Amino acid sequence: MASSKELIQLCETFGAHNYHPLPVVLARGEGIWVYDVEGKKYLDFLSSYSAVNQGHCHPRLVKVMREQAGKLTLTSRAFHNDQLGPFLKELCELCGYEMALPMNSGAEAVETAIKAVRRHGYTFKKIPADQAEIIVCQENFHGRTTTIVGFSTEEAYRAGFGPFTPGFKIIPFGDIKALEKAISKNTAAFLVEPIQGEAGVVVPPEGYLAQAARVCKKSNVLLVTDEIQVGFGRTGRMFCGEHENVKPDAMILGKAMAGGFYPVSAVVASKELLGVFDPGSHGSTFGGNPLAAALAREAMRIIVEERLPERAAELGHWFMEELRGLKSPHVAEVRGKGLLIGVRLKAELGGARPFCERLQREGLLCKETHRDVIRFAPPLVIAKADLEWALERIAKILK
Ligand code: IF1
Repeated sequence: MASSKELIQLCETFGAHNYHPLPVVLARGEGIWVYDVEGKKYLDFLSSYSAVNQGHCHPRLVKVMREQAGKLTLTSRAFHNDQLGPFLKELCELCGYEMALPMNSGAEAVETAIKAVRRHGYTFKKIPADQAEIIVCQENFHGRTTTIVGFSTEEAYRAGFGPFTPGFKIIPFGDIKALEKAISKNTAAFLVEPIQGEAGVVVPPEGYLAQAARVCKKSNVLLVTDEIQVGFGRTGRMFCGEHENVKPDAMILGKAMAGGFYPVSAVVASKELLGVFDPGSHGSTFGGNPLAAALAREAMRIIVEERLPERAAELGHWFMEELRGLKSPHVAEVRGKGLLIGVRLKAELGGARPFCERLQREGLLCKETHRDVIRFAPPLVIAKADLEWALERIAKILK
């Protein structure tokens, strides 16, 4: 078998250079553990950006994938399939919404939500044609399509990719006054992450989402939350908005919805909002396919039955306190919710990347975000003893 070095070289030679991964080549995963091609074992402390909350290769998902793969994988939406209806019903029941629209990647679901709120604004609010505005936040991350990077404030995501889609207003995250000021008669929606993941695990001031919901309601503006990274238990609740008892007009879901086995995303909302789509107005070859639907059904059951949100709440709270208790001279701030934790290093250290490389040598896989932040996001099936194991290694690096 080829070595890590040879396999990395193949990517360097034949792959576009749109990533700078840690130099580790993984070949196997089981629960919280992953193994590289040389057989070295690592604790996965990233969970593929929260897509494997259920842990790697969960046996129940392996079983469903095998069984469904042998039955039926793709029908397109030209025909019905026997998994889609039950999937949509179970998803709506879990989220507390009336309707769902299935897609594949998170970015596609964000695009779906953008289309839905625009059409809703033209239909119900009588916004003049092509004048709908959507308010978004500075340092947002919602995906990589040209429309989505068009309203990003991160130069690296945008440079050289214009011209961009108009119709987006950008305000500071966590600032209610700015939201109130930005709303006009043409505002269709406010699109926001309950916690900004890519921005470095930025938790807004307490009460922000609840206040935003009130402002939106008062002004007849739809509140759309991007729960792609924070949803399905990651922050200690099934959905992050629940921390403030907020029920947005629509939620955008992805990542952990199918436990890392398959890209499955969706928008969930009211009949009024998703009812704006009629045949021909939106779709996807793979969205809602029977393999995706069967996997998502089982992946969602696992989250509920294994009490993953409750585990994230308990363990996350404890772990964050332990991290703060290290009193590391290198750490400026420890922040987050549940098992989505950002450790911001002091700026003069010159970035978190070398710390992640050191953690890799200790057997812990993490990824830096926003230069100075190390993100800790282990699979939610992790046990306290394994977090203690991780903590020892983190302490060693941060001391
Ligand atoms: C990459 C980040 C995380 C997301 C939110 C939508 C999407 C994402 C809140 C789009 C995706 C991924 C994308 C992936 C890395 C990862 C990421 F660092 F880029 F920002 F998690 F923090 N909304 N996030 O977090 O979903 O289309 O990718 O399925 O782009 O390298 P997608």
